[in-house]
Amino acid sequence: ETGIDAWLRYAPLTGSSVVHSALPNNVVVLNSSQGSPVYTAGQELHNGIKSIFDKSTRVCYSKETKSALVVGTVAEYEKVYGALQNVPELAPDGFWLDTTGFNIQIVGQDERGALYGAFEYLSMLAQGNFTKVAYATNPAGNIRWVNQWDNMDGSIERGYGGASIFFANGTVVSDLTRAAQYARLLASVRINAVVINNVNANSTTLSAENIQGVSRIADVMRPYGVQVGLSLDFASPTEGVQNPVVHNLTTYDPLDESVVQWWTNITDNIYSIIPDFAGYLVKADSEGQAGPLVYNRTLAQGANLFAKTLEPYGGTLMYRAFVYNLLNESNWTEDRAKAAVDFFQPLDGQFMDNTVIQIKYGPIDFQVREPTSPLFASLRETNAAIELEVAQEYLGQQCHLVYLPPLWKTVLDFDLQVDNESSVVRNIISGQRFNRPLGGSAAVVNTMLTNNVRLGSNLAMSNLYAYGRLAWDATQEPEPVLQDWIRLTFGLHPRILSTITQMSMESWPAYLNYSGNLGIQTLTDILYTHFGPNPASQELNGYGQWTRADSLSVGMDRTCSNGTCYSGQYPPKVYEMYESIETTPDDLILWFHHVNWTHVLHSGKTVIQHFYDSHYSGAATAQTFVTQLASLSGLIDSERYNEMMYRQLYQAGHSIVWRDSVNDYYYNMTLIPDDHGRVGHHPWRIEAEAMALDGYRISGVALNETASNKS
Ligand code: BDP
Repeated sequence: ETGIDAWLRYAPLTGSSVVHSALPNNVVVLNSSQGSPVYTAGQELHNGIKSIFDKSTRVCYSKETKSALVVGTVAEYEKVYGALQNVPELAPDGFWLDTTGFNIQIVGQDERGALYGAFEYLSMLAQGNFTKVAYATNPAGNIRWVNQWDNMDGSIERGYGGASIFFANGTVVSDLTRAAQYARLLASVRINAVVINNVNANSTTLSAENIQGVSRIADVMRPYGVQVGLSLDFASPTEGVQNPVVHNLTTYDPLDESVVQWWTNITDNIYSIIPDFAGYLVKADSEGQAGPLVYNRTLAQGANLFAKTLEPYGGTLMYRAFVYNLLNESNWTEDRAKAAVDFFQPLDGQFMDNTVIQIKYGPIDFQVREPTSPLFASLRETNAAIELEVAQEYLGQQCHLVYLPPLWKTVLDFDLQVDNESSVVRNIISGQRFNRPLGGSAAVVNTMLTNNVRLGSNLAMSNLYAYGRLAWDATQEPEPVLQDWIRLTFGLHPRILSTITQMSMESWPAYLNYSGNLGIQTLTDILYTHFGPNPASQELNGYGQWTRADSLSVGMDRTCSNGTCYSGQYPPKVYEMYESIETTPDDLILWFHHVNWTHVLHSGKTVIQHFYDSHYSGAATAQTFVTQLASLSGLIDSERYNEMMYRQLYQAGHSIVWRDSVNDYYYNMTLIPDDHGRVGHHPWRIEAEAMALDGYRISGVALNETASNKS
């Protein structure tokens, strides 16, 4: 198997003949127009049941007297069958699934809901779950988006498995088969929109030719209820966009009338071609991107420029909070972690209602552990969504198994205690806590073409699956969600279930242990690749020097009493917890405090010994992934097994590189010996310097990058 079908394999179920005969022979689809999500739902039900049970159902588009699987919207259902009884209230995209009656009812509040219900029912069947159920489910937030960072030339920023499925050579590719398959996967986990191009956007996306191309993408995604959105380059009006609806300007000042007209024309043009266009995503004034600050306009003025053009069409503007400009922190009182609140809090209430501020889960950038972004507590009159990253940029880039939901849950379940009232992040982004009309989640996914696998690795697909599940309902626990994915992806064998559960649930703690524990951030190369150990690069980083490590001490003082006062951005109770070393949890101690290496943690260990031990234990856990996976040999098809084993072997080795590189680096810096005598002594290792090699070329590596004795 190539993995192309991911969790939608609908593998044959053996020993299910009883159920097979109990399933209705008819699928009644209440919408016969091809391309509508309800029509798609009918096809999925027919194909899924055929594939799982080898049973052919008859698909019909009108009422049946025999028992049937009925799928449609509430309105469609009631027109044909009369009022639905005892169905709880459904929100947009919500659905009702009832398998207890004469007919099996799969009824969506809207078309999308009906399709989601069909996928839900098939997911049950594919997992051999034949319990009788009758329930309604509604989404926690209306924004359940994914972001692709695809470039127009077909490359993908922070993409780790090949080329774009959308773009090549500056235009939209002609074969959109993969885009349709991607939409199907997304719909099955209830994702409702994709932003298809990089947040570091290229204005050529807005050319007449490319908007036509985007409309072809929208066409192949529409049958799955997935809308398409675009990232914008703020400076586009000055960049010679080839589209007859606009001409080039000399300014992109958001308050300039000609600029307003320019964007109005572009938006009108897009909606005339793609009437269900989702909206825009804007990264402005960040990492070299143009923005309103260039003209001394506020970020809200910049955002409202786009929001106004989208408003007549019901489009949404996602405006990113990832804005910072604090370079050269030579006095060490500046702190990039403070930037988002500094920029956005004063603007609360100034954004239009169709605007959502898209906030990375932590205040820096997708690190292996970060405290919850305090911006979630600071926007009461502005819509907010959380930004997660499925792509695993700092988290092993899919060469390491890291099941992410346990990390995400540290933020989604965090109580910010605004006004001393329960203010859990998942209830803020759902709009519930501050009574906001829009909110939810976005995840950077960066799905691509290589190896027929949608992400770089088969095991990494659990993160995409779980992202969708949590975007719908963030109260769910990571483990049962994972287990649904395992059964759908690899079948029902109990050993597969227990083994992949164990590996996945241990994976984030393991990676955390060897890549950046105690809240020190991920000690990867921070300057370029974001992969592999390079603690030295953290000290060169002009934005933060986040580790602030020297021979005596480590960590960044972010308290108000002595440091950057980042802690002061939290509501009082949370602030008090982080302000004091005594009440700061060990796992964020180095994020908030600068302490001696010999500081004793709540655990009773010193900081340095904790470093040494956790790097050893994290790498040791990664070794077990190889043996755990090996125990599944013969139970999983060889193609996927081999691909997974290849990566686990790599991770096992690379985790040791991580361990020794980080430990040796701090041992050399502090000269504090490891209680267990391991660090700095690697008698079993064959150093590169000791080898006789030929046919190689010398290239420079950064200090410690090789974990070599001589570095
Ligand atoms: C960082 C990535 C960079 C992105 C940026 C962003 O390294 O490639 O452009 O985030 O989110 O993590 O805009």
